[in-house]
Amino acid sequence: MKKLIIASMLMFATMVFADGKILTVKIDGMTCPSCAASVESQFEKLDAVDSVDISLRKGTAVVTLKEGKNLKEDDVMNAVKDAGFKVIEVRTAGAELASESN
Ligand SMILES: [Cu+2]
Repeated sequence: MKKLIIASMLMFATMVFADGKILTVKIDGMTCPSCAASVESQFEKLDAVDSVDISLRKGTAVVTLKEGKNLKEDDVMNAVKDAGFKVIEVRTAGAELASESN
């Protein structure tokens, strides 16, 4: 299982998320509203991010991108890392992961 996650992270290492997309970022280790607030503030620093909706219960950040702006997956990883947490998985709404289309 762990190997699969690492493999998929490598696969999408250079992935760029296009404008208007909604990303669901699964985050490890958020336990209280203060955790959520620090993740939220890191995402809000990013120019491409329109809004962030954190769910502590699900352990996710739902990130909506601005029109005409792109966000690199590395930026997502770094935002979560700077808040002191780890990304488990990033999904885009309405788009299946590339590995599933083969
Ligand atoms: Cu906390």
